[in-house]
Amino acid sequence: MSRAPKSGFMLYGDPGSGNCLKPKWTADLLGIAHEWINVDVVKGETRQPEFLAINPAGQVPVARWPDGRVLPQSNAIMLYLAEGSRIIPESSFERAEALSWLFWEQYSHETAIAVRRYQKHYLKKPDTDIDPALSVKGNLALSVMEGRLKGRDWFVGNGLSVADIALVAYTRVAHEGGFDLAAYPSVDSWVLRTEDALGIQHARNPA
Ligand SMILES: N[C@@H](CCC(=O)N[C@@H](CS)C(=O)NCC(=O)O)C(=O)O
Repeated sequence: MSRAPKSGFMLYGDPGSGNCLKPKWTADLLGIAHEWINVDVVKGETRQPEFLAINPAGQVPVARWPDGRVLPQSNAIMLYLAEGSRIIPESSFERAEALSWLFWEQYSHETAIAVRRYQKHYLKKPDTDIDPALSVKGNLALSVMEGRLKGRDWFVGNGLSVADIALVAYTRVAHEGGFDLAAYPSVDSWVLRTEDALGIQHARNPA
């Protein structure tokens, strides 16, 4: 078994990116020491040669350890940091359920909600210039989440897990993409519950 430490890594990220915040929140929650290195996506810093030398895919987040290990992909970093902790379900079926939500998040949720938010909120595109399919796909994702959360507090099992962290990252800022969480009351209250469990600000009504 590897004895390489999890702590002491550099997390390259943009604070506006939910993908980058997932591993940061995980490390903060579990007390894993790290240093945040700001990379500005809108300014194109992910496409600069110095950054491409770290992650040739030109994307944040990336975690880099002093011994040379480099790990891209938000959910992979999160899973690595969380291994053996309380936010990875103990039962193998629930672990598989958590993974199932992580894969779904990257394919069916982030690709609509985060993309529409980026175009509307960061690129300031008018709604008429944004592909209407993003809104349809994003609302479908929110409906699936609403169905799952009816009568339960967390996506998997009885407590916060990596599935909640992955899914809350862009759901809590979905309004910036033009999505209305008032139409999804179970999702809306789960967002607040998850933000509280992570000890982070309420994105919709910051204190
Ligand atoms: N599947 C990847 C997605 C990473 C991603 O899309 N990163 C965006 C910011 S959220 C990025 O770095 N974009 C800059 C670029 O493509 O140049 C993950 O979960 O980490």
